[in-house]
Amino acid sequence: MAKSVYVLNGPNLNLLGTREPETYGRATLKDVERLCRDRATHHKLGLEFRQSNHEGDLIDWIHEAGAKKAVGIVLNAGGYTHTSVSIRDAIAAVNIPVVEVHISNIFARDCFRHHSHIAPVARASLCGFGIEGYGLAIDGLAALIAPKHKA
Ligand code: CA2
Repeated sequence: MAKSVYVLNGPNLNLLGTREPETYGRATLKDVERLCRDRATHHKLGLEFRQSNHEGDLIDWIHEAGAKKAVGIVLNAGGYTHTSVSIRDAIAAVNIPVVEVHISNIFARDCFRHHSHIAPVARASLCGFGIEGYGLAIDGLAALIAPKHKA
């Protein structure tokens, strides 16, 4: 069976494409899922794509991805990025790489968005590329398991 990437989306991301297009663009979460599926298929990886408005669901899915030894997790934790010590603890507890993704450039926005509890325990963080950031994160995870180039 193909190894899988988990793409986890936090609160309010189900509303993508319906409001605040100047910040988040016009693509819907279904469009994000399609983009992720294309990238994962390109790398011959399976995809688990999920969204929840509940912190505990995100934590359970991080544990699940760890237990199933997924290739990694692409995580847009939404507002929990800036508040959740528990999501940070879940990431630190699993032994797989997590790439933090934000559609917007969180550092060009409100001060309270400048701090991420997730960044210090993430393998990498991407923000400001719009929904393309999800595809770039999957490319990055695929590169981690690809055979290394010889010098
Ligand atoms: O830029 C991102 O991807 C964020 O993670 C999005 C979160 C925000 O709290 C973070 O600071 C940055 C908010 C997600 C809300 O998504 C909506 C999308 C469309 C309409 C309303 C909300």
